[in-house]
Amino acid sequence: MPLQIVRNDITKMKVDAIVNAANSSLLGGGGVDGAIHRAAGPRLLAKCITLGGCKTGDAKITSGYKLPCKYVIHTVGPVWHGGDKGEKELLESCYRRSLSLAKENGCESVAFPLISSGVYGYPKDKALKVAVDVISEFLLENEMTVYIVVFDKKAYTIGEKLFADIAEYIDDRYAEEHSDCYSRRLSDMDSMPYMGSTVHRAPKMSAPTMASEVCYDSIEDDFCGSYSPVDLNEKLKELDESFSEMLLRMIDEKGMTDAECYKKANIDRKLFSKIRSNASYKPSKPTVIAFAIALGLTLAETEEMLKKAGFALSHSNKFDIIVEYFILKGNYNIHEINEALFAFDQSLLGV
Ligand code: AR6
Repeated sequence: MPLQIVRNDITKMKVDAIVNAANSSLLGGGGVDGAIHRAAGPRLLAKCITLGGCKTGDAKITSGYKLPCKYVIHTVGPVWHGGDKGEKELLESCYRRSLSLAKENGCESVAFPLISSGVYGYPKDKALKVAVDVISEFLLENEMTVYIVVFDKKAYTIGEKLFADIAEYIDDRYAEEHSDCYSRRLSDMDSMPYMGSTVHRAPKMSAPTMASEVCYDSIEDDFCGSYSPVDLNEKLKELDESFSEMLLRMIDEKGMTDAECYKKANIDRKLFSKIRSNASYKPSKPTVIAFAIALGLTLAETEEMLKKAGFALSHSNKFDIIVEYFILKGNYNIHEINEALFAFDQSLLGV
């Protein structure tokens, strides 16, 4: 997956480069800067002293020393002064400069913390949006795996309004799904306080469900009493187009190039080539949905594509309801969907 949001300590990331949210002296500090210097050891500071500082919005690169990464890219984010002092442009520049340094140094994987969103006070939802926007734009032109590392779940939030909207949508769909036999269980369910609204705790995402439409009894009936090798060959000729064939057909129909499609789907090139070269490739459910989103499919078309791979959308599944929410809103931005899935502790699209 080219862009991933993960929860971790950035000093533990095994990537080519991690990015440090530094200050303009580059001589260390608190927050992620302090953690990186502690984990890298004193040779990092000794090197930083020779760099002559760094301007806000700019970035400089050093080795990773004792860290598991090869490089540390030090960037200086803006201090938040209310949003009308050029903070956004400076923060965008931090991500752009860091990504271009990573590219110049041949990095294939880079991990960013949410720059400026700690001591420098940039609101986390806005800081995340800047990160996602700049990184996803960069990934349209470049092959790299980029991680946004979110440290502190409590402090993390997508926009409050979006979160509340999705929470309400999930509640409504659950209520619908469970209103008969499950109503008592639902009312007994734990609820968790979340940014002022209350979200019912959903069952964890379950293993992929077989499409309920697949009815083995009727398949058997079809064959019963009439089996012969010739008939079977005839039957097999009637095989529907596979997921892979459907995907390639739809890419053509939408007038997209393969690269446009897999980039929009947040799928890496190698996985796409596997799917392209194997007509009977069995994708995971998040992969199918990622392509449905990239192709801008309607809910019915998404269901049809899922069925090709043996899956279905269900209202018993928080992941599915969130995906449905975005499709019905006509929002096909995979990164925004992933931010929301992340906020609700669900698997991300594109795996
Ligand atoms: N891994 C990942 N993210 C982390 C970690 C970690 N180990 N530690 C903190 N964060 P901050 P800034 C998150 O304050 O706002 C320093 O003193 C944290 O939750 O580190 O750019 C520098 O020297 C937050 O979301 O950086 C500067 O003076 C994000 O990293 C100043 O702070 C950034 O928080 C820079 O402030």
